[in-house]
Amino acid sequence: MNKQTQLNWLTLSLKDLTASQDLISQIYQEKLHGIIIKQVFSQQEMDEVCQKLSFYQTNLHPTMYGETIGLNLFQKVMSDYDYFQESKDLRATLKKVFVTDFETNVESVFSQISGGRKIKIPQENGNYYTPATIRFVQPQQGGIPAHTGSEALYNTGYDYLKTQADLPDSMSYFLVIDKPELGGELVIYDVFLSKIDKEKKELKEFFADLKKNLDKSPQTLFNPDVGDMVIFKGSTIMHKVADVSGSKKRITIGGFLAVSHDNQSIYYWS
Ligand SMILES: O=C(O)CCC(=O)C(=O)O
Repeated sequence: MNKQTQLNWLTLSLKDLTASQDLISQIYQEKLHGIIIKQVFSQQEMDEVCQKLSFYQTNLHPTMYGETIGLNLFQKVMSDYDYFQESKDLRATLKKVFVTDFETNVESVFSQISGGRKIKIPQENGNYYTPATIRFVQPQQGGIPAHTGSEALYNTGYDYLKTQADLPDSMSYFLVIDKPELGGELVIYDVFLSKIDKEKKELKEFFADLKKNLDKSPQTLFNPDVGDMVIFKGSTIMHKVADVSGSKKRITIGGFLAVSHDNQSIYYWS
């Protein structure tokens, strides 16, 4: 049996963050696999967000695990809805449901760990990408299946952003809005893509094979609290969201981060 990779994962509070640490570069280079930053939003604020979101249930997009508000870039070319219009709508919704400004808060956190790089939402032909999607994982639907971010890059929705940033080494971020009664943990498998593997991203069979025996691979579960932010190397580390039990949905908001080709900026989007 192969030796299990020692996961390098930190739990930090907001006051631990300093720009000089450049945690984003450390995750990008896989010196760190991931971090949890405690209480980026308070439980009270997220409870209010959760309550207000119940009035925004008309714009839900179905997925295999539940629904989203906002479209992700993968759906840009595959949905009947317009990605950029959905982005405008979601940004307006975020202004209404968050008491403190969502984008200002997450950008402030990112900039404290970005080694001085600027934090930007990508733009294409003057249209802003969506900074995040809101994900509702329905109970007893199997959770979010195992995946790595870089395996989706054959999708033409990513073509423009690939010219701007290093997408094969992107990172995932999400914040917990509401937790289920049981389950819904972030499951990290001891399966890391190499540079060669990432170049095989067009080969669907390669990823299908990789996923066949995942049950036998060592797993580490993370169960962040409401208001916590998770950032990890989602492009190269195989991960899933465990099935949710009970009657409550798991609600998160998040997307991806990538370093710009000129290394001066960090883009975030979903
Ligand atoms: O918990 C979430 O919102 C999704 C995490 C995930 O699977 C990802 O970011 O790729």
